[in-house]
Amino acid sequence: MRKLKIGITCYPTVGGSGVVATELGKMLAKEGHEIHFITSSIPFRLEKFYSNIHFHEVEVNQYSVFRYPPYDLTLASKMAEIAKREDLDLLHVHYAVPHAICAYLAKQMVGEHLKIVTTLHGTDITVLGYDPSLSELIKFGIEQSDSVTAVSNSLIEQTKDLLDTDKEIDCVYNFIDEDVYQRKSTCDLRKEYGISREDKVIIHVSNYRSVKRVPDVVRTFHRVREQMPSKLLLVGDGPELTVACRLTKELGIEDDVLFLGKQDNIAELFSISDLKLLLSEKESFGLVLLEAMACGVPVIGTNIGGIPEVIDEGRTGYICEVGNLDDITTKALSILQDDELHAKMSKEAIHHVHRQFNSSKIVEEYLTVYHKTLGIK
Ligand code: GMT
Repeated sequence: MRKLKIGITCYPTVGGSGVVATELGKMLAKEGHEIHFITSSIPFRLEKFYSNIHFHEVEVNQYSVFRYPPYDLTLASKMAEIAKREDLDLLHVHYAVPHAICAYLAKQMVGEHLKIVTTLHGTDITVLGYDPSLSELIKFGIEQSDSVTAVSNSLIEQTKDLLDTDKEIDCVYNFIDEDVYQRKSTCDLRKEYGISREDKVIIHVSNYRSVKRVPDVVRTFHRVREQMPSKLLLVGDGPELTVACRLTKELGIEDDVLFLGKQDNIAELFSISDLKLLLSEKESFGLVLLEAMACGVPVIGTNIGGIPEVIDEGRTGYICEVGNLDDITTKALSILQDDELHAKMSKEAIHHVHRQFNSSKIVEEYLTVYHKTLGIK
C-alpha cells in the first residue's frame, strides 16, 4: 500500500486530543508514512527523534497594527506552504474550530487534490456548538472537510443534533500507547507519598475545568474515607483546583488529599491506585479512563457523552448518573471493600482496553478513512 504524506494539526499542549493526535502521528510514522506536525509548539509527547516525523512551527508575529495576533491565518498559510512544498496528500486536523477552517483556507490556496480529514474531540461541539455566534462556522468547517471522524458515537449524535448536519461522520475511538500505559512495579512510590498498606487509593486526573465536577470527586472521597482508610490523588492543574483545595479544608480531609499537580509519569500513579473517578457532566470520550484501565485500575464514570462507550458496566467499573453521590459512593465502596471483585475488574479492565481500543486496530481505522478520502482502493 502507498505510503502517505500527512500533515497533522492539533493543540500541542497537554490534553487528550493532543495526545491522541501525537500518538497517531508516531504510529503512522512507524508504519513508514511521512508525518508533518504543523502546530504552534512541538507536541509534548513527541519526545524522541523520528526520521520521518517533521515539525513545522506556526509562529505568530505580533505586528502593532494587529490588535489580535492572527494565529488562524498564520496557521492556514503555514499549512498551504508545507502542503505545497512537501506535496502532502492530506491534512488531518483535530478540532473543527479553528483547525478545519484553517485547513479549508489552505486547500483553497493549494488546490482540490489536498484532502482534509477532521477529527471532532468534543469541546468544539459540546461547548462551542451552543454558542450561536460560532455554530455556523463549526458546521461549515465540518461540511467542508472531505472526511470527518469523531471519538465516540455519542459525539456523532450530538454533532448532528446540535448543528443540524447530515454530513457522514465515522466513529474512530481513542487509543493509548500500550507500552506506556501498563501496570508498573512501584514499590517505593506509596511510601514516598505517605500512603500506608491499609489505605485504598482513589485517583482523579483532569484539567480541572468546571465540566469535570471535581467537587463531586472530593465529596465522594470524603464519604468513602468515613468507611475505610483512604487517600485521594488529585493529578493535573486548572481553574477549579482552588475550589477543590478549599473544599478539602472545609471537610477536614486535607491530610488525606494529595495535590500532585501536572505529572508526566501517570502510569506509575495509576499503578498505586485502586479506583479512578471521572464524574464529568460533559465528556465526549474520557481518555483518562482508558489510561487508568490499561494500568489495571477499575473506573467509575458518569452516564454522559462517550463514557458509557468506554466503560464496560459491571465488568471494568460502573456508570453512575451525574451528581448521584449516594450511588457513586456505594459503587466505589463495593469495589474497594471486595478484593476479589477488585482483582476481577482490574484484570478485565486491561483486557477491555487491549480488545476494544487496541492501538493497531484504531490506527488501521484511521488509515481506512485516509484511503477512502484519497480514493485509494
Ligand atoms: O477534556 C478536556 O477539556 C480536554 C479535551 C481535549 O482537547 O483534549 O478533551 C476532549 O478530547 C479528548 C480526546 O478525544 C476526550 O477524551 C475528552 O473526553 C474530550 N473532552 C470533553 O469532551 C469535555
